[in-house]
Amino acid sequence: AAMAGGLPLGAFAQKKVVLGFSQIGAESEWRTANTESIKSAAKEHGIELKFSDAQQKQENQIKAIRSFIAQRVDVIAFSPVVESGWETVLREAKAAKIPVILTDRAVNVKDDSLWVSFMGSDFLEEGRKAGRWLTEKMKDVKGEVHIVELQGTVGSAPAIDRKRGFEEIIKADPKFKIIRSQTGDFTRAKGKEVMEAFLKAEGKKINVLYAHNDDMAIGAIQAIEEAGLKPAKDIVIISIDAVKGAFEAMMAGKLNVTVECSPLLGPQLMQAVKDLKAGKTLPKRIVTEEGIFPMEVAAKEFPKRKY
Ligand code: GYE
Repeated sequence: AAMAGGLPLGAFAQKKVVLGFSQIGAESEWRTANTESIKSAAKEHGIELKFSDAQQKQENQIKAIRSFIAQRVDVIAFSPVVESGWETVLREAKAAKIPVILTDRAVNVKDDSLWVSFMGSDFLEEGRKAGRWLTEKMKDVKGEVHIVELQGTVGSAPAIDRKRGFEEIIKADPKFKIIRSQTGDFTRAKGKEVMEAFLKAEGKKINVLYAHNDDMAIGAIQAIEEAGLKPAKDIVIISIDAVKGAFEAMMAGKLNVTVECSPLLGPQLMQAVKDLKAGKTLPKRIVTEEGIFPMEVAAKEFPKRKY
């Protein structure tokens, strides 16, 4: 083979593409599956991944992005924990001519030339799906329907949009009333804790729990059982993500429905990185396709679930 300085020429020609990825944390089953998808897809595509876990703190994500800029990675991708506060660091990336891809969550910046593409779910639509399922399920109920809501991380795109989409649908019928709404930060522990407080304050008045993710719903199910009530019977429970834990809860008859939100973004992210390196322009928005799974289909769907 052709050699240069004792190394095969290919060693020079095939310099690996370097991707810096700033992950939010490991707050949920969804996030764990998302991290796994990104790491394994990078390996498969031969992309060198610099992975950084921000432990759910924006300041850590900003630090990670700055360090990727200093290391002159080829592409930066990140899943922004909250929507606001990204202008400065994104301008720094742009000045360094490093393209930025948003995965999973969106940012709220005026200048949208600060990022090249956003790939992930339509959270507004997920909220609407949850709302449509509920209004259909309870269409014959005559009295008021008292809903408690467990919100995701304050200021995050999925918390904002899942709330808005759900409200947009249920407001069509004034019998649906959200009587309590608080953040559980997308974790089981917080979901349980906040549900305990809801139950203490409202007790048997609660008819429905809408949780912005499965982990919070699973935490809340524990709280409901400990309060001597039957989850999915005394309180109808709706959540989002469709992780395996949710299917297990549905098969045990403790969760009524989960709206799908796919964390398997790794392969399309790596494809996008390669496309960028090949000089292609990426679509500004790449939307993930997803469905909804009521408990009646849980046992049949479970073996097909990949996360
Ligand atoms: O629903 C939740 C996770 O951003 C879509 O973050 C993601 C959300 C997901 O912690 O479980």
